[in-house]
Amino acid sequence: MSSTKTKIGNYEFQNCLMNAAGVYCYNREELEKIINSEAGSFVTKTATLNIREGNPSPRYYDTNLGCINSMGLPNLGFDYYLGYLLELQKTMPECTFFFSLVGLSQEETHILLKRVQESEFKGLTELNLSCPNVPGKPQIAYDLETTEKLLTEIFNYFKKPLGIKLPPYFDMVHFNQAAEVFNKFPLTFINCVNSIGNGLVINDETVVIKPKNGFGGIGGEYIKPTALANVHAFYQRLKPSIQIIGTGGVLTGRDAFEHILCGASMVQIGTTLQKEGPEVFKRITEELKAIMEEKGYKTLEDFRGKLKYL
Ligand code: RRO
Repeated sequence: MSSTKTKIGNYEFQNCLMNAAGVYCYNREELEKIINSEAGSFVTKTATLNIREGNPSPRYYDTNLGCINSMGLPNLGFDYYLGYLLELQKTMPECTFFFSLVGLSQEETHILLKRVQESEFKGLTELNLSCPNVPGKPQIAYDLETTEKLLTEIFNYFKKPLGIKLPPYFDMVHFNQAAEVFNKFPLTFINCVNSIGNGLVINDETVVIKPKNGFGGIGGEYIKPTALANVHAFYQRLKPSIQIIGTGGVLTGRDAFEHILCGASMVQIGTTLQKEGPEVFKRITEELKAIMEEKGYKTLEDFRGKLKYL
């Protein structure tokens, strides 16, 4: 029987599939549905210091090939998610979860990460450097100078395992430059990719979401080739101690298999989870295991990163 167990840093997960930040993770009721599914872990909605309502609705729209969103970072605030994570640490000590966060300024990000550092939290922290939807705030990781300065300051005090959620890059030079920056730091993981920022979906003659006159992050089937390219480009360039979480365009077990082939150690599901609900983890796990068994692969290590070239 094939296994989809995996590890990130020193933490083991019974399944490599989990939700992507933003989907089924706004409150504890949603997160409990992920816990009670076949998923191997969960990540919380990216938290800011204070509660945020986010952008005006409609702010999410499904299309045949994926979705567009401009949620604008609605969340229940840092303390809500940390409180729930600390509670789970007591009731489910065998499980590890991911805490996604980012400040609305660099100062706020430092406040949040210092609080995580001082807390009892023992899980993995994911710093979101790629939200495309807060009006006036750029996607941080497209500015590598700012990113390097921010990470330099963070690792002066942050000693717990930390990963970063990245936007997709589209140029080989940018892969080189970004990897050179990330390799300077003791990151536990990077997560590729967030939605492709600032796409536009039109219905008849009108945009489909209200914020930013219809511009929003694109997810789903549209973005798989971009996601795979980012996972593999960083797999080729990063030091082996920085693991990769693959996110983007996972509709089937075959898609998850391709992410792992490109180098992913864990695979996150966003749009398909939003469309299908938490039962998606059982289906995609079974599909992934069926592919592994057909190929004679017993563990993810048997094929992780082993993409073949012509
Ligand atoms: O809340 C959002 O609008 C949002 C975030 Br923080 C993100 O990182 N990615 C995304 O597609 N939407």
